[in-house]
Amino acid sequence: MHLDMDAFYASVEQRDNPEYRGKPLVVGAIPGKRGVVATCSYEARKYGVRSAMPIFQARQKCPQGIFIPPRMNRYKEVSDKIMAILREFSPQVEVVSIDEAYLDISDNKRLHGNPEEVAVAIKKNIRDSIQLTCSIGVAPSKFLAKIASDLNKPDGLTIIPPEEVHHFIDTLPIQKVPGVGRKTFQQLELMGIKALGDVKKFPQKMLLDRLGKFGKRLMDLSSGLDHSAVTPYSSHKSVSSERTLSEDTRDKKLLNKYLLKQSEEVARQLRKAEVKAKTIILKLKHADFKSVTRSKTTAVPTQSSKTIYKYAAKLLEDYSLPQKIRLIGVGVSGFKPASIPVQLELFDRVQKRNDNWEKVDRTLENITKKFGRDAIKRATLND
Ligand code: TTP
Ligand code: CA
Repeated sequence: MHLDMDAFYASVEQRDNPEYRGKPLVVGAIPGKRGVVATCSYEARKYGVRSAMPIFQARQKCPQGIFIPPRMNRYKEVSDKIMAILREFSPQVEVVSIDEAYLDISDNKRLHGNPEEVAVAIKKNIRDSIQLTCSIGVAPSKFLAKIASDLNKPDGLTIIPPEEVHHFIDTLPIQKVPGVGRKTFQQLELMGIKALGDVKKFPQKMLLDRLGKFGKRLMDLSSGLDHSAVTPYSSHKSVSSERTLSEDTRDKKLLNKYLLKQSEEVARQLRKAEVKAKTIILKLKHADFKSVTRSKTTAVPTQSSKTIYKYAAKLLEDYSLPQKIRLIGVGVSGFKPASIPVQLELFDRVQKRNDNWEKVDRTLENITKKFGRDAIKRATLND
């Protein structure tokens, strides 16, 4: 499923300010400065106003429009609420931008019904609790779901069932395919390609010669091939916590203290995103501002602060510290959904130890949530 909010910034403004409702509203004007349109209400789109258009041009097209500057914090706040609602429907939510996400709903039939019922329920939930409309596309692959969500905007719901995929592809105007910009479109048009299905008529070599890698992608898409999975957290390829020290230092004991705190913070973020990480990264900035990173891949994907800390501390131990350090940080990358089991027989012992520490983390977090930050602390750094 792909979900995209309708005229997002403008809709939030119309919701918050009843006087803007039903009117051509343009978000993006920065008082006294030149700028471009971030977005505009559907009422303004009737006049030809579009995202990325210079404001002066938007004013020419729509003199009666209301022009306001964006309030990013507000949109982010609303966005977070929307994404939280989506996570109630599926743990597999990939946030692509502030107003757009993919959901893997293949596993939640039991809980929320068939795909259409899930989509309807999500739309209702967002409308009831946030008073905004969205458009949803449901299809057997991400790229088709994305196209589908755009087909009946605003407040749209488009479902492409598996048996209709081939017909849909055969008739899909090629410019609707993500990645086909104006230039590529012109090139494809010259070749006589109007619909995505037309791509199948061309030999692979010709497509590769003319379009490079994208030619291969188009070929795959034209035969319905798109195996990309919904990957939570893909908009952030890494999670990290870092800190500039009040004083430059070479004191490894002190640095380790920071690493432990940061590992806990990183683990907390991983739990929140329901992912585990494979690679632990240590980041150091020297007194002369030169940065170095050191990284190590774990035996099993982890969410445990203890495991993250152990790796980070080892990386620090192995580092020669040629200068004093002014910033230290821990990061992780290489995410896997937390629900995917790892090969147990291979890593049984490591896995078990890691699992136990993850349990400790969750328990600590629950206690902290209930009784406050000072209720419980780790006794020592080292064990
Ligand atoms: P979009 O989803 O592209 O647009 P939209 O939500 O405003 O309208 P639609 O109903 O067609 O989906 O972008 C989401 C937000 O991102 C949009 O509200 C404002 C911002 N944005 C910009 O700041 N600049 C841009 O050029 C675009 C395209 C979007
Ligand atoms: Ca949108």
